[in-house]
Amino acid sequence: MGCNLDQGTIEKIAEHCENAELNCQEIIKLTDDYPDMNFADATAVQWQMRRNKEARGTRIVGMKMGLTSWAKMNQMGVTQPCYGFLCDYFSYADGATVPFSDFIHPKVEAEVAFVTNKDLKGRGISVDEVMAATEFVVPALEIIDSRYKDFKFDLTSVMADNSSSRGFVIGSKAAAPDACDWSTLGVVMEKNGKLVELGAGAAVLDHPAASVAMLAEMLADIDEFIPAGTFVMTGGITAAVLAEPGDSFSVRYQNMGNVTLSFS
Ligand code: 0L1
Ligand code: MG
Repeated sequence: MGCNLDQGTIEKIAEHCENAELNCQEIIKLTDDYPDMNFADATAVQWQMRRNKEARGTRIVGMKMGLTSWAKMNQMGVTQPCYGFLCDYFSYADGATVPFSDFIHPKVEAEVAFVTNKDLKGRGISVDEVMAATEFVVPALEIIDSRYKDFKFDLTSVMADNSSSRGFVIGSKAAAPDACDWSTLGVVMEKNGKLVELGAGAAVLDHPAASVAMLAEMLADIDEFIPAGTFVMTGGITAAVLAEPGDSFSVRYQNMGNVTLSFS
């Protein structure tokens, strides 16, 4: 599927989306104003925004997959995940108090991230091939922050909005790729000391490594790939939980310790 929008319009939308992220301003879903916008246009917008950031000195430190659970896809009425890029300034330390003012309406989700050690390129990559190309796996929290007012969006609008990327926290306990069966990894999330979510790795496309393979597949559509050494957040094992000022989150990962964060 090719783009419907011209390059000038893609650049204009990229600037609009990035301003919303940088200024923590809500926007209306893009497809209201650009009804002809398709997924290829949204992908072009996201990559334009990425190039604009890099040109101003921002480092891209990883990738994320989003909407990777069947429950989340059904909820949104979509049949495919989306992806985004992670910037250096999205990173917060484990245990940090994160300024709430960095966000519009943040939500926290528990994930695992893979760090690759071989290029992953093309379609039809298997879970085993991803595992063979993985250096280690780490627990990580994502702080998503959709820029869309009242979370009203569709897949195209989300993709253009860098799949709601704005924050992540990496846990301190990395594991070898063969340390466990990642599809049965148990995760328990507490908010303000109360259990709010639990899940298993299989929530992510049946296996978190399948999410990495799916990223390679989606990148192949635009002749891109996952280079060796990439940090990839694979998608929510738990639902995303809304955060308010003063909230604290603690997520326990089976055999991988806790990852925590609080909001100011
Ligand atoms: O990381 C995610 O799964 C979120 C993708 C974008 C949709 C949302 O903001 O909930
Ligand atoms: Mg996520």
